Amino acid sequence: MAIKIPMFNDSAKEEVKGKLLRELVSEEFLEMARDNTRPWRQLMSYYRCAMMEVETKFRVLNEQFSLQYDRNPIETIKTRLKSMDSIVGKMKSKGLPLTLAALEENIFDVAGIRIICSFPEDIYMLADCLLNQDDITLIERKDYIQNPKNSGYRSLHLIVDVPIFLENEKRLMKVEVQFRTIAMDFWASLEHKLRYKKDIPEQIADELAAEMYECAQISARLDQRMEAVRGRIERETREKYGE
Ligand code: 0O2
Repeated sequence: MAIKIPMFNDSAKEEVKGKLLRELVSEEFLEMARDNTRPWRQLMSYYRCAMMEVETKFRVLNEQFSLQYDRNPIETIKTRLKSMDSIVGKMKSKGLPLTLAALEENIFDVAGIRIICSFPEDIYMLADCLLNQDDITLIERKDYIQNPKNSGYRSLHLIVDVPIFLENEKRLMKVEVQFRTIAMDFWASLEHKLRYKKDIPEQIADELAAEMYECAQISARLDQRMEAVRGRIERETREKYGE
């Protein structure tokens, strides 16, 4: 005799799922799950606050430059909090125990902020402005503009400690700041896609990596030439108007 499988529409399916969940998962279990995720959510919220602090510092600098010099050194600001999956992946790859203490002590790019400028010299000027602020402590500096990675990747990375002020305490949080020009960011976004595409045959991936390396050289030259043009425009203007 054939067994008949009952067909459910979507709302009936949801109802059955809800009933099963209520049977299987007690209130106590849900409370325990909530309590255990609270420290994680709290730490992530501290990182979000730290990111907001640093973002505000750059917005203030941009505002000041636009008033004082009539130009905006920052084109775009992007912020991102590392996902739980990628935090866990990074901790595992570093052989760290999966604890919040190990996370805070060893993973410095949970809170990330990317500052996109038009010109390389603005990158160094903004990095100095940030580091000169008395509540910012430099933890690590990697200058991939002066020393590009083998892939061709260029960017200036800073890890800084920034204080966040909570109800009853001050907490120092780490934030990674990546400074790029528009050209560096354009290159890195495309190369990132290539890096995470695992289904491209090896030989083609190698060819594309070589092509991207060449593009990185072209983009570095473009940055230099555009900066030189801006320099000339500014000199000409100063000479003409004595500014
Ligand atoms: P996501 O999603 O961007 O956060 P560390 O963090 O110091 O333990 P590492 O690799 O030495 O590890 O740090 P590094 O070199 O300072 O680079 C970290 C980040 O820089 C990467 O983050 C990328 O955002 C970027 N980056 C570094 N090298 C390259 C590169 O060759 N190509 C591109 N497109 N980006 C690069 P994540 O964690 O990879 O990812």
